[in-house]
Amino acid sequence: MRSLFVIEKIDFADHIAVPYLSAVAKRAGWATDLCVLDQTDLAETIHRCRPDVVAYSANVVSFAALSAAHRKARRRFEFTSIMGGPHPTFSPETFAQAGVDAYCMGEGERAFEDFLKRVETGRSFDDVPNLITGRGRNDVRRLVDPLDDLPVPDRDITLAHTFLKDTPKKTFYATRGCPFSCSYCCNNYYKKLYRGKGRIVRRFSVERVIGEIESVQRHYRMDFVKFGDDLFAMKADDWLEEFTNQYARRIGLPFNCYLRFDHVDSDLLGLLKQAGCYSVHLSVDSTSEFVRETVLGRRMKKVDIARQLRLIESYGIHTWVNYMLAAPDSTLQDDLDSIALNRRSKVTYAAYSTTVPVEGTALYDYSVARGLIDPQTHVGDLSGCCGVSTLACFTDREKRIRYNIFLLGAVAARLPFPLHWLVLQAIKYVPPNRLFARIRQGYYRYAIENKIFNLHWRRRKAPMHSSSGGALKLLWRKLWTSRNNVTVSGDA
Ligand code: B12
Ligand code: SF4
Repeated sequence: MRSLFVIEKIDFADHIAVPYLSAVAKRAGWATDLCVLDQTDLAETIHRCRPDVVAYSANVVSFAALSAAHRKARRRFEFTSIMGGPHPTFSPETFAQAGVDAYCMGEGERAFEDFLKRVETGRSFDDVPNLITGRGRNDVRRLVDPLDDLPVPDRDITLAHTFLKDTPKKTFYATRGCPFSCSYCCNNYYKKLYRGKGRIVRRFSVERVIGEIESVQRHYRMDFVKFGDDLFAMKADDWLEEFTNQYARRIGLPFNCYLRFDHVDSDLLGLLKQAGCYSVHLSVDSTSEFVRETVLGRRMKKVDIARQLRLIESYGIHTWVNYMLAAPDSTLQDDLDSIALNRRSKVTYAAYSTTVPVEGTALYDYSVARGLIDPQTHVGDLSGCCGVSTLACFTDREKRIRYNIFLLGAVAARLPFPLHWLVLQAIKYVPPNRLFARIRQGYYRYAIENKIFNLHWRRRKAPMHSSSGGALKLLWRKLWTSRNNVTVSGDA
């Protein structure tokens, strides 16, 4: 039996759900293939692979393209179809629109395994937990715990035949879930969906994570590691101590991860730095305490953000700091103040996005209740995060200036006087234009490649931990990379 996975595109981060599901399918004796829609025609791939099951992984952005391709392919071929991912999870009411035989909500590995078994044996899958079918919606099953019960993800399915094979950065996950409930984030919905169904926050064992990284390192180019977890670590506990020791000894590559300001201290930073932490992602969201704490639900009141930023900087760790512009109840000055905060605290890269309340989140309900969005016309498509605010509470001038902060805020904070002052004037008085957009793109690329992910590290530096094993590793990798004639792509 054969399962074909379909995603819209391969992004700069590996689409990790597919390797997990592929591993599950292989364990059940199925063969697996991948079709990336923006590179290959689905009908052509189906014609070539003759899959029994076509399995789509969709988020809010890729949903339309995936369901359109599915409907087209379905007119020509016979197969059983299933769609899972964030979109079916957060918007289960869109099942009929997708046109598939089954929709999977939440964690998919066990549901997919059951589904494949039913297809293989010709039995109905209408009652499989997590699935929605034409016969109705089943409850979600308990969360996988311990995580090590999951098979090791089949990274080859997304790495071997795509441009990711040669990219210097590879992404890994050490955990699942986040204990917090910011009002705009999927996690508050997730907690409701999984209430009473097990621990939300779970970690893989240290051996499992390190083993997975080593296995990718053996087969693919890898100069930099990104941990894509919602929240990589909250304190310097036993797990982190063991992990950082093992990582430094066995992997020895610079890495990046996500932290929270209210869970950063010297013990944590010391361990991370010792293991090779190069940069961290953190979120301020809004400089207004009220907006941050109450509207956006990022509760970390007692923390002095500027002080924490200086502490991180003192460890030589670069910072990527997220802001949500034009959040409900925020003032223009709140957003302008972010530039001063970045400058004062020497933020390496300030990542701005425009607030888009997404259906299913507390922020969406808050925005509807205050008349900031009209549920009939509001498109909660998060690609709007890179656009002008659509919230009703701001004037056109305020929206324009905020969009300029999105375009120029990061660069403004890094410039010396008088250039800094000049860019601030441009933000306030010049309408957004293509030059600003180009400046943003150029600076973003520079910062991400050099300051946040250090994608040119391999070319410049000797390994951090030079033991004879490390030197041999490096020599081997050099031979390997020259044989494969790899180039540094525009990977971010
Ligand atoms: C890493 C990440 C990214 C990475 C990689 C995305 C990728 N291709 O995988 C990058 C940075 C590229 C990215 C980009 C974006 N992301 Co993103 N991202 C995440 C993040 C933090 C983790 C995703 C992840 O890998 N989780 C681990 C895996 C194992 O979980 P999973 O993907 O959910 O898969 C499980 C189930 O969903 C299910 N499943 C998944 N697919 C399938 C398929 C089948 C057949 C079955 C049965 C089950 C199944 O089983 C899987 C295993 O349990 C999530 C937040 C989160 N905590 O989930 C946001 C999240 C997925 N992203 C989101 C968004 C909105 C975006 C962007 C639109 C942001 C933007 N403004 O540009 C873009 C879209 C890019 C694009 N073109 O598609 C939203 C999606 C909301 C929605 N309703 O769809 C999330 C949920 C964050 C949020 N807002 O709360 N993202
Ligand atoms: S800390 Fe991050 S991942 Fe956790 S709820 Fe808030 S936004 Fe979501």
